[in-house]
Amino acid sequence: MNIEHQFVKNGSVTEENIRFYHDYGYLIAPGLVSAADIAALKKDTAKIFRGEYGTVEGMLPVQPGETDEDILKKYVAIHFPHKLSPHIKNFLGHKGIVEVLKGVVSPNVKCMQSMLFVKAPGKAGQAWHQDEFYIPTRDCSLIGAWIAVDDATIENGCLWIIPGTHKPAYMMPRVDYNGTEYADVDTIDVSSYPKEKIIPVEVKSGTVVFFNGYVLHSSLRNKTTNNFRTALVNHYMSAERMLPWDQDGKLPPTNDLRDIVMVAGTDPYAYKGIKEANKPYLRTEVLNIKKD
Ligand SMILES: O=C(O)CCC(=O)C(=O)O
Repeated sequence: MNIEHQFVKNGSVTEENIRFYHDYGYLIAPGLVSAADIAALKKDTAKIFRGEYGTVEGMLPVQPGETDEDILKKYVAIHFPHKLSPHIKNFLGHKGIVEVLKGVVSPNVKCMQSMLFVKAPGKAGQAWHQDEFYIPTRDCSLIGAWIAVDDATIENGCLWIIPGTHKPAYMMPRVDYNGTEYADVDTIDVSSYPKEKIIPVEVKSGTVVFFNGYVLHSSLRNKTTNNFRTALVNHYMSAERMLPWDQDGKLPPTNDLRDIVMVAGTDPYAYKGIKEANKPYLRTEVLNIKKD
């Protein structure tokens, strides 16, 4: 049987929504973010890439007369934009998003990273992967809240997902990738899944797509000539678990990275304090992250 998307209606997460999330590993909340908030995020995106919050290595100087579009066309994404923009930092705790997280994750939730995808026309997509490969939480609570700032379509590189693939909860083997669709040098071979189980998640601006850290997902190249596919993705997990995340070797090994933002409930590890460790960085055109 094919899966029909299930929606969170009017921002209130139901028992049925929670069951769907646990069964299929994702959930869609249309209109969870207001048009005013989306407009503010869009403005902030331009401000970030104009370097108005401070420059980040690799950012190109703004030339006289350059429009926001001219500038944004040069970029794929920035990691940890909440370290630059107070507006995005505030947004990590968006009330509607937090309500869903409390329903599907835990009453106690922390945020560990944000990523702001511009995905300008022509930019490559992300190969099949599980977020848990990059962010080790190991308790299946890892969740991405993928906020569509622009409408996301197959043409401009929306998310694709294979519902239910989070269930075995193990890290799937990765194979080399030499094609042109994705920015990555490896991928997960999904050829054994029936085509109808691999589904696009086309959504309108203001929609939030929640997906589990073990569920297989990807996105294709933005094949339009003038449509951006802007999305803010925040990653959260249950505050009860520690976070042994060294950022692919960028940070010293740790049992519990304490560069977090609590968004709901209480933090059992509050006695450790919060330690700034991550710095914002630009996503490169080719992503070469390989590990065992
Ligand atoms: O937005 C995309 O194109 C990919 C996002 C993604 O793979 C993720 O957030 O893990």
